[in-house]
Amino acid sequence: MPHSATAIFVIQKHYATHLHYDFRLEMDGVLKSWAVPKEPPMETGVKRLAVQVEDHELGYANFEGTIPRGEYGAGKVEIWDKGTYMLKSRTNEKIEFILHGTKLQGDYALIKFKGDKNWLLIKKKAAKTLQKPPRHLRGFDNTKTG
Ligand SMILES: [Mn+2]
Repeated sequence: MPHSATAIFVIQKHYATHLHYDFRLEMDGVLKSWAVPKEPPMETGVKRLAVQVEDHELGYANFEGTIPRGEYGAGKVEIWDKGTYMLKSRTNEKIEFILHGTKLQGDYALIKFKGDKNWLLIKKKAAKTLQKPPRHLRGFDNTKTG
């Protein structure tokens, strides 16, 4: 697979014993996956626990349906959001990315906070752009108007 700055993400709402959202990022040729017990954040500043779970195959990104009773993760799975993302930075403790989904859009980060599996999924404030006034409003010359 050619390396690309843009990869897919998917969030599958999973009506298992405990409802959760499986947040998956295409990374290293697989879907890196986190189980998020509450609805992923759409508002800036909201943090959600995200427990890393086993990688899934890329093809699983399209899965919707019902995992039969008796099987691991039994219950309905539906795609809650899907789109592409741009990776901004990645270390063992922090992954920063921009989501381009239907529900989730903008700057997000996953930050490890405890042990190997516990991360926080955070919607970050959009990077501030330096706002300059338009040229015709800059350098106003008082001497001309008195
Ligand atoms: Mn699940």
